[in-house]
Amino acid sequence: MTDPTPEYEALTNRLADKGLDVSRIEHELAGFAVETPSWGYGDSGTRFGTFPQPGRPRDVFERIEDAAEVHRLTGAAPAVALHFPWDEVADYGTLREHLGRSGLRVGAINPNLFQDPDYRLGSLTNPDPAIRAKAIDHLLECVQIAVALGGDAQSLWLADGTNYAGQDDLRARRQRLEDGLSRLYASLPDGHELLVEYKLFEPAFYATDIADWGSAILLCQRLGPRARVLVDLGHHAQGVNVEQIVALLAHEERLGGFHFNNRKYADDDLIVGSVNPFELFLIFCELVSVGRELPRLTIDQSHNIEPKVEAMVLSVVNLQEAYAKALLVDRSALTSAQEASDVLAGHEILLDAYNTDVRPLCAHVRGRNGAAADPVAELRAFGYAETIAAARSGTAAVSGGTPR
Ligand code: PSV
Ligand code: MN
Repeated sequence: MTDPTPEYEALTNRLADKGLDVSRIEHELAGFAVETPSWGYGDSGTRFGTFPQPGRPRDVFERIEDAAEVHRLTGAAPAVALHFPWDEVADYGTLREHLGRSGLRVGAINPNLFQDPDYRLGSLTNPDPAIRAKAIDHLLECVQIAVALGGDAQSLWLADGTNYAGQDDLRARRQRLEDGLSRLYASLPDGHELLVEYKLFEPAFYATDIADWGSAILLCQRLGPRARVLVDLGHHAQGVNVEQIVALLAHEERLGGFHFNNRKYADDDLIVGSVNPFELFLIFCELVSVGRELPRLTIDQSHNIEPKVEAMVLSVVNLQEAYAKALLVDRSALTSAQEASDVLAGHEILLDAYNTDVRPLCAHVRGRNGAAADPVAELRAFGYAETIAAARSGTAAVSGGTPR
């Protein structure tokens, strides 16, 4: 618990003078939680090269240690999303215990249907029934892994698609996809959900089988109420209004969650909020305006040149700040401005919240949560990067999947 700083006092006095309920805002902010991705801690790169970093985790257990450090510093990253077979182990009981000892829980389970050579022409949509059956088996295995780890969500991104017109029948592929996902959906235990992610292109260049939120929501509607769409901020064409997609999915009660990152050109995997923080703020404004519990929030970033733990800490901090700003929007004034058809008044209300420096508020809430007021500074001062660089030389203590 840290004493309130003068900056915090000045900010909260100003917010209270405006009529905002500061303790409610702090309460919401204190409960903010995001999953970090195990695959974001290991070596990763672009197709042009990978730059190994000193101290990189050698197995899933060390990836979880890094995730625990991010949570220790931010107080807002209590779960780790896992990716299989990258995070495969012989004994999931041991992995679950390790998560618990690290103060974490498992997040969404991400099946991997994009790396096995058999999937060259697709997984669930492959013309070959034997390959489709193999893909379904992997999905069912991932449901069992979720059960063993105490998780309750499958988060599926499918790389399937075609590179050339005429390569395959588009409607036949859709039918295969529906059939395969129905098998997965039918196997979900009560209370488990299925998140369906879409991506415009890459690795397929002509027609991706789940390319956009429309093709994803149609699938979800066929499957059932526990199938919802996952929005990855890197997976749209340039200029697409992502916050409107969020609003429409929420309206249909099919917004399952997010993969946060940022992009300038394509699926760049940059630190969330580093390129387009205003978009991030507007997305949180939509989430706050829905007035329900936040959906599943996950970071999906694989850093190549950035120090990985620091990049993850900064990402969580950027998310906290975007959420804090969205909580500052004077919603009744916004509604009045909109009802009065005042074109710019509503926009100015949003700008007022966005332009507020919420860092003292976030620092205070983190301190109250037992985390660091300034997580990046504490990470550097604490020397975590140096500690793991010294400790993690040599090969993996436990064999696990190696991220790309
Ligand atoms: C694909 O680009 C993606 O966004 C999917 O979520 C994958 O699971 C993840 O990146 C890791 O490759
Ligand atoms: Mn993603």
